[in-house]
Amino acid sequence: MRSKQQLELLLNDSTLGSDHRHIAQKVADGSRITAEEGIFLYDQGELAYLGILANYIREQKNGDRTYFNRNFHIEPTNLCVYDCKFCSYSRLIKQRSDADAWQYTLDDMFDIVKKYDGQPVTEVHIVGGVLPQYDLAFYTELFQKIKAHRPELHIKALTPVEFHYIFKKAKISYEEGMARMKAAGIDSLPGGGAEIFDPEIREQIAADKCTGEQWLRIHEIWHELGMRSNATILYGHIENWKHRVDHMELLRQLQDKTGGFQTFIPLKFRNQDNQMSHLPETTAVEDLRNYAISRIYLDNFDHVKAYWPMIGRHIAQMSLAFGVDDIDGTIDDTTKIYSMAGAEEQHPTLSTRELVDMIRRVGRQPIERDTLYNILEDYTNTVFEEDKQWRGYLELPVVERN
Ligand code: V47
Ligand code: SF4
Repeated sequence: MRSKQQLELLLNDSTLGSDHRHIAQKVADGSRITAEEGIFLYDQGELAYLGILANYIREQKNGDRTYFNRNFHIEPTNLCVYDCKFCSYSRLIKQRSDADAWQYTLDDMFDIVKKYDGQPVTEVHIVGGVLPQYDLAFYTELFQKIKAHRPELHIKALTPVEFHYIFKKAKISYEEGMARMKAAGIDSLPGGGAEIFDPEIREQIAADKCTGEQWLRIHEIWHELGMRSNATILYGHIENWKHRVDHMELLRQLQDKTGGFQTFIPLKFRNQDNQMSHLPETTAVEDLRNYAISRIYLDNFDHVKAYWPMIGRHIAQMSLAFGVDDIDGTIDDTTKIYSMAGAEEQHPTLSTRELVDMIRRVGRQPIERDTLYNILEDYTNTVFEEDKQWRGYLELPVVERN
């Protein structure tokens, strides 16, 4: 594998400083870096150096495999009782007449699910604003209805932000609440609501909603029920390197305990139409460095995901050389929370063919997975109907690396 040779070259580079060499050796040995070393990487790790380390780990864990799934999103509402400063939803509750506001009923949401009948989607991702009417009874009925209608559709839904609010209102414990959510039909939890765990930063950007500790506890209880979940970080706003590393450290510790996390998803703060619009966004170089350090730090996570509707297709392609092995799903519905926050892809739609093409063009292996990373199809050598005439005509080779 190319990444191994690159790491060996790096280790033999006499110009490499001793701290850099020490960390590179740890990566080669498969040993864990410390929090101080994580901060050092943010401070002094150049993109190329980080890329070699992260790509080595990526290829050790996942080879060239690059995962995606076929999913669709339902965002129940863009109204919310909370007021997170980074969120383009949060102001809307004060302006209910806003023409952009929506609030789906249970039937509306069920109709969206039915729209996908007969289509080869494997997952529905449900997350949105928090409102009192979306309570325990509401979501229990929704999940039960979806399961009764289409049992094999994986429901990835809600975050500790909703759970904390719903369970408090229903006066039940996290333990009881999560057991009820499992019984109602949730199959896994998405990674949202984590933001930054540090209490001071959290207070400034996401006051009132569940704390970092509560977020971690709810995932822990979920894992104890034998279930899987994802984790995110919202980076690139008012946090510093230490806050990012502390956040990953807490995730790494919980993962050591439960092993229930599947994927880490760094979410780049987007600055349009929210209360933090005055902050500049991170650069592409910073985004790639952040993916790489996440891959190096979270040695007990199998996967790192780049959410392409958020960072754009080109950075998503590049991220595959900086530790990322997953680019989420084919989405044919606008994921509004991001387009409202200024994501490059205003209407993020990619067909399976386009997604496969995107992955193959950077020399990786496109693998369709289900939510739990079971392999459904390897598209490495697939020729799509639409491409047949061109392949024969141009004798296009399948891209090979090296
Ligand atoms: O928690 C909100 C983020 C998250 C902005 O688990 C913003 O597979 C950037 O967690 N700029 C929700 N980010 C989405 C999420 C997610 C997405 C895709 C896949 C998965 C998964 C999970 O969106 C929120 C918040 O951190 N967010 N506003 C913004 N302006
Ligand atoms: Fe509400 Fe979530 Fe937006 Fe915060 S990030 S205001 S909890 S929708």
